[in-house]
Amino acid sequence: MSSGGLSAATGRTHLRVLVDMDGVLADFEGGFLKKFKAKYPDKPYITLEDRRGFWVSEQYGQLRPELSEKAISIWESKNFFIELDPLPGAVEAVKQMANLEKTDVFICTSPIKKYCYCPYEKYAWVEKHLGQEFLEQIVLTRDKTVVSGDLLIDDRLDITGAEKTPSWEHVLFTACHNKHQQLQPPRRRLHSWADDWAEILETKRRQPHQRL
Ligand code: DGP
Ligand code: MG
Repeated sequence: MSSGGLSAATGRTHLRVLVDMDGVLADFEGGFLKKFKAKYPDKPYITLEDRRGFWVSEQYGQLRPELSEKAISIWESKNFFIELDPLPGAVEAVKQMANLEKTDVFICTSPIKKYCYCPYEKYAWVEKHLGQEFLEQIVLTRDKTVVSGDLLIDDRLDITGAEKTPSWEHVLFTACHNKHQQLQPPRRRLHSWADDWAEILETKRRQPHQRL
């Protein structure tokens, strides 16, 4: 039936889905804003509605130069990453995805360079929300282009690195900072976990080279 199917294209029998963490599974933007307002109650802030661009510190720096390092201090603090709430539907969707036949799910996430809390807390977050068995599925990397997969679900618009032709198709997960960006066809979005993520996987399984 599927002469153009997954195994013909990759030599693999399983669809491999890489799922980003911050902004896709964990509510980085909401958690940041809550803690920024609590720590700096007298400073101006950027509502989620007004967020533009991936780099939070850049936009805060444009608002007022001294706010850039104040923003950075928030996610560099102990307990920032572990206390992030899951995004709506994320935990259920990833558990369902991992239970699909012939599907491997990996959590592919970039730690910040101040490494004293973030990598530990990312592991702890996964264990807490997804269960101990998911610890096997974590890929911590600052360069996602060198990780192979069929799909990468990620909220960052521009994902670049050492590999110029990554094996995955990047599906842009909609976030406050990217929702106004127009995507060039054939790039596609997952608007939220209420959106039809299963259909994105199935089209990829049937037509791995096709970018819909
Ligand atoms: P990922 O979701 O895997 O692409 O990871 C993105 C990381 O970058 C996440 O921990 C949040 C962090 N981040 C967001 N905005 C900024 C910023 O302005 N500066 C730095 N250094 N990190 C940021
Ligand atoms: Mg992200």
